[in-house]
Amino acid sequence: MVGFLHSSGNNGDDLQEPKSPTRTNSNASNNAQTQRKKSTFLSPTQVATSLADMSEGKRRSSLVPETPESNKLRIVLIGGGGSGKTTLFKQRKLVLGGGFSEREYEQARLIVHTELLHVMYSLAYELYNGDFVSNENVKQIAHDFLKIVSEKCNHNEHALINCIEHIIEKSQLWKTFFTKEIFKQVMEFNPKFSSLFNFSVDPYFSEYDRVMHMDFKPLEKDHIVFQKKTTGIVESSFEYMNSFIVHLSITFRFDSGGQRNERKKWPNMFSQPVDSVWFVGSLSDFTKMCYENNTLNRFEDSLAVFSDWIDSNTTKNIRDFRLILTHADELEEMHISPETISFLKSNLIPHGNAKEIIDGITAKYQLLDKNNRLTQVSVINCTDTEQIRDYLTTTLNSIIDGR
Ligand SMILES: Nc1nc2c(ncn2[C@@H]2O[C@H](COP(=O)(O)OP(=O)(O)OP(=O)(O)O)[C@@H](O)[C@H]2O)c(=O)[nH]1
Ligand SMILES: [Mg+2]
Repeated sequence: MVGFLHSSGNNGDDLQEPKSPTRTNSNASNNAQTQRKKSTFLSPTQVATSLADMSEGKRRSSLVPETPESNKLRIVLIGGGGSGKTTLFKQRKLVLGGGFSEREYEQARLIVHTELLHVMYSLAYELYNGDFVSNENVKQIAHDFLKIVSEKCNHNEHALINCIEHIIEKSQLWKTFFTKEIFKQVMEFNPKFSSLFNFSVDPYFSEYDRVMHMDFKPLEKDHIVFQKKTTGIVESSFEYMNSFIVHLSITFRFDSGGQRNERKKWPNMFSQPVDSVWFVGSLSDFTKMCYENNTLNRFEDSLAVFSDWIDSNTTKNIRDFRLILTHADELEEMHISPETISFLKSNLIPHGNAKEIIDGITAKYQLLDKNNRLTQVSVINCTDTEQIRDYLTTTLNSIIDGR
């Protein structure tokens, strides 16, 4: 684990007050100033890494008690980081599993607050240290935010959540820098910034006022929408009744983190017979960079992983292999920048409208399926519970029928 502040030992008290906004690449003295500033705080990546372990832990729920092998259905979810595997997994619990426990709601509150702090911290850090030119007031407030977080956490990354009370006290002030517009501008100015987030940031802005309270009570949708990246393998089992066969126990079994360093764990998910593999890819990936490698586009990464797994020795005997393309809603609402258009062009993906892009992305995956292994391609919005209810029941019934 890393220390919350840089090992320089600077606790933020002796921070230089931010000067007038400067383009850090404009001259040598500005560069020197930026270098000095950059050593003041922990980087957002360090903060995010420390947060990832905080409230998830290793989860491995027990299997449904003794069920004949013939009545077990095992499904493995794989796919790139932030593609929506955990969201699907949680939706399953909501629509086919009795909902969330008190403990899970309490955990959701912690996740919402720590992740919100992570997004705010990352944006404040970029505004204060980065090349993005914001106005002086915005920069000053971003600096004040970083200073409070540093002081209250007292150099301890595990204590990030302890800042929340102090941050909440001035929640309206932070809205000066914490806006969707500023976030988008920074994202466009510095594409590498997107690598810090493997989740949709929109809810952090739209739900800000509701969640910025110490007594905030998470709703079902918070539990679905606010996620941490998964570390380790997660399993859960549930009973499923379909209209033809009375009781089936389905082990909707694995959800493994899709971050690159998590993938070495994937083969472990195939240690028992698997009935169906669901490869999850995000339709908005082409606008984002990978978490571990901020120069690698997530869409290219996802295609490479898909290509490896669709014809791998591990999966070649599994009859049912599905491609689930998520974030359809995000793609439809997306403002497509000129850089994104040139990326799509270079990948020969038509970009006239969202449908053309979806068709182009689907075709890219299908081209890699040289042996026609794909059973089905679906385009969904994982955050839409009703859509996922339909998707899960239809898909599970079809897997059962195909056995
Ligand atoms: N708008 C939208 N957001 C989605 C969709 N699917 C997932 N998300 C959001 O995308 C983010 C990442 O989703 P996760 O389910 O955590 O992704 P993951 O595949 O489990 O990621 P790793 O654990 O890192 O492998 C979360 O903020 C989700 O709320 C979708 O279809 N539409
Ligand atoms: Mg996950």
